Amino acid sequence: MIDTKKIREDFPILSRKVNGKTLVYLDNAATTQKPRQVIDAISDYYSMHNANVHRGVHQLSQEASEIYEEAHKKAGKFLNAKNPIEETIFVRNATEAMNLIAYGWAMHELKSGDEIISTVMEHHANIVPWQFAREKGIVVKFADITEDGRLDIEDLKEKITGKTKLVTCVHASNVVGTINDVKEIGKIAHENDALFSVDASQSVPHMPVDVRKIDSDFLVFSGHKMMAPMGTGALIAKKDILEKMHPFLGGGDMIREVKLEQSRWNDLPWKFEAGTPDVGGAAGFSAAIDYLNKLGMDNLRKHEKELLKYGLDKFSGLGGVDIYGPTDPEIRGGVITFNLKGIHPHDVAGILDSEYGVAIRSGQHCAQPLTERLGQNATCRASFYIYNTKEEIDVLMEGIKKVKQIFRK
Ligand code: 7TS
Repeated sequence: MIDTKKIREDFPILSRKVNGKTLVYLDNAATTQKPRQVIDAISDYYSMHNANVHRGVHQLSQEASEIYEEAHKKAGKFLNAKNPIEETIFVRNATEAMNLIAYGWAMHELKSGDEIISTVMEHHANIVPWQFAREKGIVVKFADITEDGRLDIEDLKEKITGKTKLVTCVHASNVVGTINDVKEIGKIAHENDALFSVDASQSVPHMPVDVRKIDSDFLVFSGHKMMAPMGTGALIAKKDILEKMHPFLGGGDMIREVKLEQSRWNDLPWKFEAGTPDVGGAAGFSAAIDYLNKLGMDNLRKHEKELLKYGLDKFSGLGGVDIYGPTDPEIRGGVITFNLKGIHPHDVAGILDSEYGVAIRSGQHCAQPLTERLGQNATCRASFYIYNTKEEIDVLMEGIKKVKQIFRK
């Protein structure tokens, strides 16, 4: 079904050498590599169609507008949004989408004493914007995790009160890999008259995600983690909420009419997209979605699950290693976060890079509260994507054995 060898040929970067070795790229949770189809789409946009959108009657402007709108439609459909164009707001990344919700919705709709519940397993992007909301007297609480790195649903339920207006959580953790049961969490939020927001940054690129099945009110993700260019991403939100919501940024394109005293907002989604957008990025985003649709998200998930099982199995055969997060691949994305006892993660990552050309991430992965909750200062993380192979995991394991040898552990 999945021909990894053929897929790899689409990614020029995968054949380059790093420190004399063929690159083994296992930092996909940070960002994924781009296939030639995406690189070509960006090049084609700038070579043949570049113009500003929604502003000109000339041919190029119309072409650029079409490319831009088509990208919205594709992204909305990819997530099964009910109104694909209107409910898809393009942003630079998941972080910006989260800030849009905080500034456009929370700061305007909520009042002092209202409560937002996030969790300790979040990326900083789903923590810090809510801390800004505290300036308005909004109370922010964080649900805990279980010892094996799953969200503690009972703790979440206990934290919900009559004042809870938003429950927000990560779909798949970028550290422990846990895939949260967002359908169930959303149900709990809605039963308590709260809205539900999902950080799908690590799920949309790796598995089928359906906003109608989840019944999310807001769902955010970044394009660059799913083969699309950096600087692309989306918020998918329910139309009735977006219609009532205050815009985040003001300026050109987001208005219908401007008077010196006041202005009226443009239709969705443009009301939330002030200024000249990244149309070249959107062309690449479209091409990435086409690429993923062709592969099939079920196939992609299956491939990563195989790699995860293979990797976890190899790790379990090593001594002196701690693995974080659930061991059941059914509830875990393609992320293995680990520590070698007595060896600093930066040393591990440094040796893997310099001796084996293996790129993994070391540090806190922009999730300091979670890293501390795991009782660590830092961890190592290998994260997979569709183009990774079992042979690459073997190279990783060889490198890890070498690191242990160097440190005599
Ligand atoms: N949410 C999750 C779950 C993430 O993994 C990330 C990025 C973000 C939000 C923010 O995405 P951005 O595109 O807005 O920056 N995670 C990582 C990571 O794990 N290593 O580098 C970036």
